Amino acid sequence: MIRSFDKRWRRARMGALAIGAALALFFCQMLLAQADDANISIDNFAFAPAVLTVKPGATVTFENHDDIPHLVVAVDGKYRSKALDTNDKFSIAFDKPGEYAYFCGLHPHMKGKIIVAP
Ligand SMILES: [Cu+2]
Repeated sequence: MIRSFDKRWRRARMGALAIGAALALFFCQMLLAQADDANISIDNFAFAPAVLTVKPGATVTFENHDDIPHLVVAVDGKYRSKALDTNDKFSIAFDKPGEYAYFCGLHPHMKGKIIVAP
């Protein structure tokens, strides 16, 4: 009787430990994802946020929510997306700290900046 209770108690404790470990892993991954990656939404002929700060190694994903195409073009010429239709995405990774200005190749008044800082 006592023995089987012991066994059940041990099993319950192992289960709780496993759930705890899984939760810890999940939250660590969430934190890592937050530190590394960011999104820029294109809405109503504007990049939002217009100025975005990320850490080195971050991947920035643009997503066009307008129903006309936009293009993401780096001022320094380092990257240029294809024409992004509605809900199309474009991602770039930023490894080196610095300020990276960009604009829309179809509507040059649409401007934004990505700041990469440790
Ligand atoms: Cu545009």
